[in-house]
Amino acid sequence: MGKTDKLSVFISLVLRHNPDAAGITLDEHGWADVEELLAGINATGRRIDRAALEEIVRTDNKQRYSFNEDKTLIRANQGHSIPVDVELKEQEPPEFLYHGTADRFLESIMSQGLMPMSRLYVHLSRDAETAYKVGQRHGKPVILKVHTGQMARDGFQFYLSENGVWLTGKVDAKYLERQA
Ligand code: HQG
Repeated sequence: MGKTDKLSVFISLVLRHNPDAAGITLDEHGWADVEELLAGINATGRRIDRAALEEIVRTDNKQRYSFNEDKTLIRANQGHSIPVDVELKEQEPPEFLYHGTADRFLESIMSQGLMPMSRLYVHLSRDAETAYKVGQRHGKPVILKVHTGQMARDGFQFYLSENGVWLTGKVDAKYLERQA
C-alpha cells in the first residue's frame, strides 16, 4: 500500500469509526472540522496538508468523502459504525440489489438474515460485480441477490448515499437468493 492509500485508510477509520484516533470529534451529522482533522492527523506522526487531503477526496476510488460547500468540514458518505446522521436520502430501490459476502457467513446469514453487524446499515451494491468485490474483502466471495423491490413494497426503507451505496436495516432471509 502506498503512502496516500495508507493515509486514506486512516482517514476512513477516523471519519467512520474512531475520530479519537486523530484526537478529534465529529458533529451529529458526521462532519469533522478540516483544520482540526489535518492537525490531528499530523499529531499522529503522519504528514498531510490541505492539498493532499483534497487530492485524496478527489481521487478516492469509491468517493468515500465529501466536503461541505466552503470546504471547512469533511465527512464520510457512508460506512459509519458510530451513530451519526449523514442526512441520507430515502429512495425507492430497484427491484434487485446485491450483497457480497464470504461463504463462511452464508449459513448464519440464511438463518438470521443480513445484519448491519458493526455498521449502522446493511450495505448493498447496485450490481453483482461490485458485490463480488465487496465479498472478496472477507474471503471466498458469495453473491446474494436481494429482493429489494419486494422489501420496499413490504414497507422497508432504503437510502442512497452520496457515493451511490444502497443502505437499509436488517434484511430478512426470505428476501435473499444465492446467486453465485
Ligand atoms: C456479514 C466497503 C454472519 C456481511 C464495501 C459482511 C461496502 C453476517 C460482514 C462497505 C450476517 C460485515 C460495507 C449474519 C451480515 N451472520 N455474517 N447474520 N449479516 N454478515 O465490512 O457489506 O471500502 O461491515 O455479509 O465496499 O462487507 O470500506 O460490511 O460480510 O460498501 O469503503 O458481515 O464497506 O466499503 O462486513 O461492507 P462489513 P460489507 P469501503
